[in-house]
Amino acid sequence: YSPSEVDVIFVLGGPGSGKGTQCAKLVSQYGFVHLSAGDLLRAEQNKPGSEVGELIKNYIKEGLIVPQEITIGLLKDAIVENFNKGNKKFLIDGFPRKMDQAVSFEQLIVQSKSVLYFECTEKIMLDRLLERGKTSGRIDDNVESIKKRFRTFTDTSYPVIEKFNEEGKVIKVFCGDPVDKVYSHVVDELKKRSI
Ligand code: UP5
Ligand code: MG
Repeated sequence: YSPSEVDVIFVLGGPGSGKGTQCAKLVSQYGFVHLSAGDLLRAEQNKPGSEVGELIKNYIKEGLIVPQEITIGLLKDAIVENFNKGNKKFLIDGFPRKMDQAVSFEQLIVQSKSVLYFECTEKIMLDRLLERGKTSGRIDDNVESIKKRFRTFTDTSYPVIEKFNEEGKVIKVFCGDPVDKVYSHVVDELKKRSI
């Protein structure tokens, strides 16, 4: 594994802002590897015999941030595994969401190139998540958990985006429009930066 050969874009935004949806489109057009920290945590939670499964479940249900050692370990394994297969461009979705994670990841794994930040109102995100909750089976797609997720985003995760903004890395995109319109803004912004 060689960090200098790896490109990482962090994809951030509140719960239901459309991170996963937009990443899927970027994967098909640009060939990024999409790693969702939330998906990796849910997969670990469901692994039979996982020592941290129960802990992850409780954190997710409460909308709290799982201790960084666990998440960074899962991300590092996934990055190295893909790197060994020749994949070197990554979208890291929903991570980092706390300052300590941002610092550790960039020290231990690789510096991010840029940060795609999706912003819209909580009302829009709430409606999307409640709609998805009818079929998603996600233990955090209910009003009580969603409120806690919003709170954690505002108090703990947004300051990380501000830090990246001070470093000039943030590409902010309004995500309240239909999927394809949001995506065309994403593509325009990436082109502007020759990504
Ligand atoms: N949808 C999407 N875009 C739309 C659009 N433009 N117009 C209309 N509808 C749109 O989209 C959500 C829903 O909206 C979908 O039904 C979609 O069709 C529709 P999605 O693309 O899934 O949004 P996303 O931003 O990915 O929402 P998600 O719920 O995944 O965001 P979260 O950040 O809340 O969830 P995540 O999986 O990243 O994390 C879950 C939990 O894991 C966290 O709360 C935390 O407890 C834990 N976690 C950590 O502890 N550490 C980490 O590093 C990461 C996660
Ligand atoms: Mg997601």
